Amino acid sequence: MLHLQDTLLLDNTYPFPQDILHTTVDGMVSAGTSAAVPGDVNGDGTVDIYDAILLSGAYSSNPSSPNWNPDADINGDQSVDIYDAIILAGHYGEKA
Ligand SMILES: [Ca+2]
Ligand SMILES: [Ca+2]
Repeated sequence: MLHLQDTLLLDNTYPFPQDILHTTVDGMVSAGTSAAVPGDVNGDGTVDIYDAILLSGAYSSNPSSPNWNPDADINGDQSVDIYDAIILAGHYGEKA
């Protein structure tokens, strides 16, 4: 898992690359289990009923809940709620 706290972007200007001003938004990246398609909770490359089942099992949870599933927190706001369900529904049937 990678927490982004600060990033440095440089352009390719030779011989003195210039810093590209940008804003870093702290988020989390999970290598290997990251969903290529938003809503692919189980990471199998397809957004389908199994992802909806996982999301519903974690519904209305937060990181301190016993049923918390970080993969079901699609928008990464530390809560599994209707907004995550909306994202899943919007990508339903999509494949990576
Ligand atoms: Ca899936
Ligand atoms: Ca969420």
